Amino acid sequence: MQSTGCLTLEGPSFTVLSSCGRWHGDCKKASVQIYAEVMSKKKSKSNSNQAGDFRGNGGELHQQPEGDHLMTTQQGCPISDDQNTLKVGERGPALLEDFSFREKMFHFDHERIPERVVHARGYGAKGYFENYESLSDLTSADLFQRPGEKVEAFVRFSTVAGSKGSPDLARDVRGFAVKLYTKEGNWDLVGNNIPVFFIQDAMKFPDLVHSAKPEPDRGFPQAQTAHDNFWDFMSLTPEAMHMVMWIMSDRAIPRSLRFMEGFGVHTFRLVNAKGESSFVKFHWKPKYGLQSVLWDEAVKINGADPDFHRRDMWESIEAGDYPEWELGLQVFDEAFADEWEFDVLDPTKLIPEELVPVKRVGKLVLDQLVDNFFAETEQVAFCTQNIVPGIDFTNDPLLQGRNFSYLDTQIKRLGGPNFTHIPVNAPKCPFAHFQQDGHMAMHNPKGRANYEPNSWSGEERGPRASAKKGFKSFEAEESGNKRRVRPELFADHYSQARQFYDSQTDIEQSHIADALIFELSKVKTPSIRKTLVSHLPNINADLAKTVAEGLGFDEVPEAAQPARNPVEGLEPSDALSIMKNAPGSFKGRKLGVLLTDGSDIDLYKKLKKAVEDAGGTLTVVTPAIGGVTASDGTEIEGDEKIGGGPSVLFDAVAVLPSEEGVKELVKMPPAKEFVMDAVNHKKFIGYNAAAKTLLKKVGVKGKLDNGFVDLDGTQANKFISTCADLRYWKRK
Ligand code: HDE
Repeated sequence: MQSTGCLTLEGPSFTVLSSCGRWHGDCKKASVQIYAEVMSKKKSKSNSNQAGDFRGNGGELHQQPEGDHLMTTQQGCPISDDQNTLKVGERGPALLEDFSFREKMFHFDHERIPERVVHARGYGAKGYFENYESLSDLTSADLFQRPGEKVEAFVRFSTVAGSKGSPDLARDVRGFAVKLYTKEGNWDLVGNNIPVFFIQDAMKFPDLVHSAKPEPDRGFPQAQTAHDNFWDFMSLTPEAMHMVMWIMSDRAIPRSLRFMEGFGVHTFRLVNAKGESSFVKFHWKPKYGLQSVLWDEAVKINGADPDFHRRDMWESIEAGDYPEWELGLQVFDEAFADEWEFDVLDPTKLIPEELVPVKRVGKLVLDQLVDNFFAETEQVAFCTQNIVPGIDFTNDPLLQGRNFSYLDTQIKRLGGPNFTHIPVNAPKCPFAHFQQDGHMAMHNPKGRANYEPNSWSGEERGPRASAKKGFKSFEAEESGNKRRVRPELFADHYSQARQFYDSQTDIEQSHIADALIFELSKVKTPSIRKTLVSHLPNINADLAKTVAEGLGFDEVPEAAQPARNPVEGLEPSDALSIMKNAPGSFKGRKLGVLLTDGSDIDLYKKLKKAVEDAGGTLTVVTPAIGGVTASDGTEIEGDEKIGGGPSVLFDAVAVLPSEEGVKELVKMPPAKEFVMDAVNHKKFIGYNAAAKTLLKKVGVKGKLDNGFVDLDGTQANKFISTCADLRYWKRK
C-alpha cells in the first residue's frame, strides 16, 4: 500500500480513498497524479478485465475462473464480489441490504469463544492408541481386550496458568489430556506431566487458580507464578509442598512435549467382567526419554520462538517422526492401599515405581496434525467423567470435584449442551439417547419417540438401557456421617516432597534451589518469602539454607510445624529424576549448524548424514537468510538467519565457518551470542579450525573441555553420538 498523506492507493483492485475527505493543497496534485495513473491502467486493461479494475469488481485474483470452487454465503448463495460493499453509486453510502457483507462481518464479530479458564494455551494432535495384550483379567474395558486393537486418539497438551497467547516455555505444569474413541464410548484421561497436584480437595481449586493467574488489580504477571499472590497461597497451603518441588524442578520447563511423561494423577479403578476391582494409576512414558531446558534457555526461547513447543510437535509430525508414548499401569489392590503409609486417594502423593512397577500395556502414536486448529484443538472438550465400562472412579476428593467441573465448563465455553455434537467430541461408536434440542442440535433422535418407556415398535421405539452391556459402577461399600473433613493421612505434607528432592541428581537439586530463589525474589512482601521458606527445613536442610542465603536472609527461618510428622527413611526413586532417565540418543533432537560462505561442503554433508542417521534433524543457520555458497560452489539454503536462529533453539550446535567467513562472524553480536549461549547452556559444540577465532572472541580459550568436539579431527557420527548425552554438565 502506498500512502501519499491524505490519499491512499490500495492494490490490487486500486480503491482510491481520500482519508481527509477533501482535496487540498499539495495533496491535490499528488492525488490527481495517482488518480490519472490508475485511470490509465484501467483503460489499458479494460478489455481483459484483469487485476486492476478500478471499480474493484473483477480482477483475476478475486474471481473464480472455472466455477468449481465457488465462493458462497453460508446459505449457499453464490457471491459475485467479495471486495466491495454494495453502495449507492461509486461514492455513495453503503446499503443495509448487502446481506453478504453483513453475514461476513457478523460472523467475524463472533469468532471468539471464551478461552479455557485454565489450560488456555494448548496444542492438539491426532493419532491412535494400540493395545499390546488382553487385560481382561483386570478390566472389561473394550479397548484393552484384544492384542493389536487400535482406537483413534486426540491429545491436547497445554500450559496451565497463561492465556491463549502466552509463550510455550512458561515455568508451569503441562496438561496432557487424551481422548480415546473406544467402541464403547469416549474415554478421557485428563492428566498432567506431573504425577501429583497442589491441593487435595476440589473446594480449593478456584483459590489455587486465582492465586496463580495475573493479580486482579493490575492484570499481570502473565503466565508465571513468580508473584506475591501465588506464593502467598502456597506458603499457607502446606499440602502443596510436594507439588512445589515438582514445579520448581526441570519438569516445569520441558524441552519438548514429546520428551515429557504424562500422568492420570488420581487413583482410578479397573473393573473386570466379574465385577472385581483393582486400583490403578495411569502413566504415559515418552519413547524418546525425558529432557528439559535450562531456565535461562526457557526465558530466551520465549523471546526467540514463543511457539517453540507447538512448532516442535508440528515439525516432527510433518516429518513423519511421530511422537509416541507407552501407556503404563500401576495396578494395586485394597490390601496394598490399606497397608501403604499414605492414602491412595490423596492426589498430592504418588506411588513410587520401585514399590509398584509400571506395566506397559500399549502405545499412543500421534501421526496426524489437526485439519483446523479451532475446530479441533480449541473446541475439543475433555471431561474427566467420560469413562467407559471397565474403568471407574475412586473417592479421591479432587477427582470427584473435577467430575462436576468439566461438564459445566464445556457448556459455558462451547455455548450449550450440544458440544458433544462437534465432530472432535462426538463418539466414533454408535450412540443413541433421548436427549434433544438446545443450541446447535445436530443429532436429535429420529422418529416419534423422544421418551421411554414408550409403546412404539421397530425404529420408532428408540434405544433402551442394557443391564448386561451398560456401564456399571463398582459396588463399593460406602458409609459415614456427612462431614467436611479430610482423612488423617492426608495431613502428611512433607514426606514425599523430601523423597522427590532426595531422588534428584545434584544438578537437578541446584535447579530447584535456583528456581525457588528466582521466584521468591519476585515476591515483594518479605513475610510471604519467609513463610514459604519456613516449609523447606521440613523437606531438606541444605535446600532451606541455600534458598535462605539466596534470598539474603540472615538465617533459615524456624521450620513450620508439620500437621503430621513426616515418614522417615523413604527410599529415593530414580524414576523421579529427569537426568536419570535421559534418552542416551539424539533421536528426535536438533543440531544447529552455523555456516558461512566458503564452509567446507564435505564436512557439512557428513554432519548432515550423521544427524539424519541418528534420527535427528539439522538446521542451517547462516549470516543472511539467503544461505551461503559452500567451498565447492554449492548453494546451501539457510533455514534461519543468525539473529533468528539462536542456539537456544537447538540441542547441540556446530560452528563451521570458512577462514574468510569467520572474519564477518566475529563482528556480528548474534553470532557471538550463538556461541556464548551454547557454552553457558553446556551444549555440545562441534567446531573447525576457523571457528576457533570466534570461540576466542567470546572468551573460550586454552584447553577446551570435552563438550567441544573438533570436527576437523573427529568423525561426524562420533560427534553426534557424543551429543546423545545432550549436555556436557561438567563444564564450569
Ligand atoms: Fe483441570 N480443568 N481441574 N486438572 N484440567 C480444566 O476444563 C479442574 C486438575 C487438566 O486440554 C478445565 O476444559 C478442577 C488436575 C487438563 O482441554 C476445568 C480441578 C489435573 C485440562 C478444570 C482440576 C487437571 C484441564 C478448564 C480440581 C491433572 C485441559 C477448561 C478439582 C490430573 C484440558 C476445561 C484440555 C482443564 C477443572 C484439577 C488437568 C475448569 C475443578 C488434578 C489437562 O474444567
